Amino acid sequence: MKKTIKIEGMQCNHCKMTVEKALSAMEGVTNVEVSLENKTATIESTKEIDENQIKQLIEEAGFEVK
Ligand SMILES: [Cu+2]
Repeated sequence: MKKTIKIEGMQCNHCKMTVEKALSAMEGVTNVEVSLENKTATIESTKEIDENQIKQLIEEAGFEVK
């Protein structure tokens, strides 16, 4: 499954890596691609990922899901 979300607040590669790391740690996630330019994260997974869980992880990392 593939899901793209909008993330506000990422400014550099470090932010990008923080988000990628947080999302990659979720169960079932096989690949995460974050784009600083587009302010998006594309999550590939073997099962449906709960949007609230994504939101919580992003917020814990210090960013905001739009
Ligand atoms: Cu940064």
